[in-house]
Amino acid sequence: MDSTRTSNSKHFMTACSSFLLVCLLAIILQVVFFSPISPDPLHIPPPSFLPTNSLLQGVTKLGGNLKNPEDVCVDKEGVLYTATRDGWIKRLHKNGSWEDWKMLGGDTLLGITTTTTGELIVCDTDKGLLKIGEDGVTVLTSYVNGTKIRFADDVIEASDGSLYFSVASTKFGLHNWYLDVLEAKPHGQLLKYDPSSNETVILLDDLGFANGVAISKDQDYVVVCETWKFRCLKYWLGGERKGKTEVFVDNLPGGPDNINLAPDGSFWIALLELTSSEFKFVHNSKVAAIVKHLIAAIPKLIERVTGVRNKAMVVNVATDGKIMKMFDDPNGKVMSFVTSALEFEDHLYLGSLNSNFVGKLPLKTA
Ligand SMILES: [Ca+2]
Ligand SMILES: [Ca+2]
Repeated sequence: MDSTRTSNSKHFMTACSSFLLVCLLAIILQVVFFSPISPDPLHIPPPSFLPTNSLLQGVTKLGGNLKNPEDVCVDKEGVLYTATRDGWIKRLHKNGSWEDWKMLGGDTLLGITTTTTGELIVCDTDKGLLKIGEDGVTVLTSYVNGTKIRFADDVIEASDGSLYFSVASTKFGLHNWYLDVLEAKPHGQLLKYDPSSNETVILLDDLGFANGVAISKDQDYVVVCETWKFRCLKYWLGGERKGKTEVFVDNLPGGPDNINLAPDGSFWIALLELTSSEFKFVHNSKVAAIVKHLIAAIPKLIERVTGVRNKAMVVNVATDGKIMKMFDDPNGKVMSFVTSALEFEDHLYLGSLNSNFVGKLPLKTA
């Protein structure tokens, strides 16, 4: 009698386990089949040798009601501009007063730069490349080769008036940018807009999340950052290497976001903590592809895939690709998700996608 009962209960347990296994397999198949990503392995650079210094915790906070000021730039008069996530272009005058300058609307503004003729150029991930002057807003370009430009990320003007700008991803949009990191397939581009012909052309394709762009002091190359490749490239504009590409700096201790030329010809690069420590296995484990599909299916998990809100780091890189200085906030106590660093009059101005202010750090004492 007892042995029959035990045998029945074993059968019941086996049936339950099989049922649960079938359900689990069905869920995994469903998740993989309908997944928005088709993931590749992501190479993560070796741990950084740079000692932490917490210097970004010493910033002065400018503003206080700026919604995620991603990028900053300064015009010839020393007025500082930033584009905020609530659709404003705000500016800080030399006397310390902030002005809500232009309302562009939406939540899709990213990289900005000033022009020699006094306008502001703004990347709008929805509309393309915008020119903003006192008189109003002009859309410069929205298409390349007949395809809508969906994720313009950063822009710089060359001395001949050409605009070089990045498209982070041709597959994913601003609000699910981390899917591009999870997928780790290159969908980024470097584009050029020529104002005299009104033409936009693709210079580089297949970049790993093309982000910050800057031009060298001598105007002989453009640097474009590839965020999840942890590196930046040089694209030569002149000389015998014209049109060629080479690595400018790689194995960066974070994903490079915006980059700015410093007065001495070096570059300041803001680095993102792309893989939080607990989620490094997402990219490294043997079942990485399935884990990535699962994460892509559950938006709450996606937030935890990256550690961008846990840390801030900026580096100063010489023209030979050597890291000369590093400033960080290792636990994001004062600033995290720092996306840009701009040197102006012996100070660094820092934009962030997790702040309501622009950080200001004196360089002489740092
Ligand atoms: Ca910029
Ligand atoms: Ca950016």
